[in-house]
Amino acid sequence: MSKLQKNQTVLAPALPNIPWEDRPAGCDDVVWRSADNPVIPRDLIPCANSIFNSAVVPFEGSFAGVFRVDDRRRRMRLHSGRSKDGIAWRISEEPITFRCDILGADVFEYGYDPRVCRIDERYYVTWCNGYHGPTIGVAVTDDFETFEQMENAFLPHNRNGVMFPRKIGGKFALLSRPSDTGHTAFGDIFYSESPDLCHWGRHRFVMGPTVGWQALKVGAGPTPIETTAGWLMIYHGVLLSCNGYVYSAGAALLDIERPWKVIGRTGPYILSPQELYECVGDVPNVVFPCAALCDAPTGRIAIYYGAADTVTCLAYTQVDDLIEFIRSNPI
Ligand code: BMA
Repeated sequence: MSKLQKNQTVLAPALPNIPWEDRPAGCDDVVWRSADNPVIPRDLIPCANSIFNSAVVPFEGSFAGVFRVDDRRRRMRLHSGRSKDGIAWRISEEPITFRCDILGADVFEYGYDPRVCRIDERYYVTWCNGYHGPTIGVAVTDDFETFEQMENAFLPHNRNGVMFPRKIGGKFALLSRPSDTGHTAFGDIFYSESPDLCHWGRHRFVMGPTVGWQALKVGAGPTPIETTAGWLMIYHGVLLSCNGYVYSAGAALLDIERPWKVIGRTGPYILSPQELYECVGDVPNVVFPCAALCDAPTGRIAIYYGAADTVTCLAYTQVDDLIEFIRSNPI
């Protein structure tokens, strides 16, 4: 964090090479889509039925990521990938084979909805891990080639495990969303901490569903971004319509030292399924953000989201505009 500059909202290093497109003329939305969406098509690699709900991070001057690839047998797998510009991706044709020396934890039934978080020079992957039902898998990598699986963070059933990018109060910190075995019809976000990435506790309620687009359940999305206004958390919210679930995205600010305290949260969504590639696919009407890259000096944010459980897309926002939107559009 030595490269931080004064007078910037985001407390993170500069990332001038993240994907970016200016807000289109005539667009008043706080979040706008890439003109190149979907940036990752469903069939980028031969085995893929779909590539979506995936996470990317800056890595060695370019970008790396962990991708949800549902294959043509419809097995849910995780694949690693690299990109020079964060837009054109080279995704490994073989799924990640996790190494694990922990007796009893060396189980990989299935994996989906990965997040990647850099903490102290290492890259932690959290995902929905099949272990007698869905729970939160945790792994660490230094090179996006070798991945070491650690203990599951929780008992089943839990999903949407999202780590914070630094320790808080000297502890690793994680958001999660307790669930059931299937297409969970409820869901609150909780905060937990750990001294060693093995034992998790001090669970705190962060927030639950409310009205409208986030009336049924909510779950954390990308790694939270540290700002002078609080942790910026982009999350998904679900509405149950007569035609099934509709997944949209919102944003909230959480207290820096006590992130279970919600400072503010958007009443309106910031992104909802409206484009054809978000409304039509294997699961219609889904936008599902899993990663965000931020260039602190300019405040530019590039959000990666899965669309219709089929493809991966990009959207953009500016941090000060998004914080102002949260403040001026409360529930
Ligand atoms: C959730 C997860 C996501 C998916 C969403 C919509 O429960 O399984 O992977 O994008 O449902 O189908």
